[in-house]
Amino acid sequence: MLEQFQRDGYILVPDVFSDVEMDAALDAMEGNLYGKSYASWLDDFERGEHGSVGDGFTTKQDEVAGRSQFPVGDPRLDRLIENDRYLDLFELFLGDRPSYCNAHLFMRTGPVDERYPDEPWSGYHVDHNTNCVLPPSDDAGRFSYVNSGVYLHDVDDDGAPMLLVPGSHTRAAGVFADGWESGNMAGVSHVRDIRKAGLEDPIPAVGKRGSALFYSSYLLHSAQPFENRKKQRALWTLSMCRCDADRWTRFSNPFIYGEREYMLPFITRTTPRVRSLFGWPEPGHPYYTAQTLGLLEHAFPGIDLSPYREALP
Ligand SMILES: O=C(O)CCC(=O)C(=O)O
Ligand SMILES: [Fe+2]
Repeated sequence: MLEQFQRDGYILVPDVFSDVEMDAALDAMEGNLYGKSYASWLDDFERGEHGSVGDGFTTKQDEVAGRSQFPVGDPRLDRLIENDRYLDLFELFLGDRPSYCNAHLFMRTGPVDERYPDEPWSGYHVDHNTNCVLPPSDDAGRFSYVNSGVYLHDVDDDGAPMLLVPGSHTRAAGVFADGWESGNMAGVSHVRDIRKAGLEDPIPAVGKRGSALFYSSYLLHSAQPFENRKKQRALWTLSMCRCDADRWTRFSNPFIYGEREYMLPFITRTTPRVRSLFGWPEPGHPYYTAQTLGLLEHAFPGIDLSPYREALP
């Protein structure tokens, strides 16, 4: 499994959770997001009652009936983190003791879902920026973290499985560097046109109830529309990083979304010494290479990287 994870940047492991656990978790998740079962939400929807529904992905708490961010207060969901095999798999793929980054409910509701790109080639991105503001490095094993989605029900081809680009986790830094040069970036995490990146074709992450998908935070992937719009897709997600990277890789750090509009300009202008107070690796750290420094210039326009450049080996 480790070989497969390191080669492809993802792996879908079946039977990490039991059917009984998943059915209970799905009931709880529907309650938190719809305030009722999905079957009953769908009945209402088909009768023309279009209540707003959150995807749980953001922290916009007003869109959901219960809570979407971990811990949600319901043991049928919160207890999923206590599965030893699941935690062992994180540890295996991370190559270090895992450290918590973030976890939340992630729902896509077919009839109202809009969480997919306009063009099939346009939505490819890495999720790394959710927990870490440092751009991808060639050394995915050391500096990326691991995202996971637990499948609370079967996800078939018509149920909007995620599209994963095999092997892209070790190529993301290079694809981004080329992308900045050639105008193929759409923001710090998104490739404008994946066809120009010279990567393998994407694979839909179809899987059975009780499976856990693990994927590198450097893996390029995208969403697709539901072929069957009556379906929902309910994942319980958890992200964890290596213990030895958790000073600069966590959602709960100063780079948490609500603070970013203040932190990012501050981090851009301040000194390396002060950046390190907030977890940034210091000049001379192996994260810094000619390539990551090039990417940092795009991620933090105007930043003075000379102290990091001078400390390159
Ligand atoms: O919903 C999906 O299939 C992928 C979503 C995604 O990649 C994201 O929201 O970051
Ligand atoms: Fe994503």
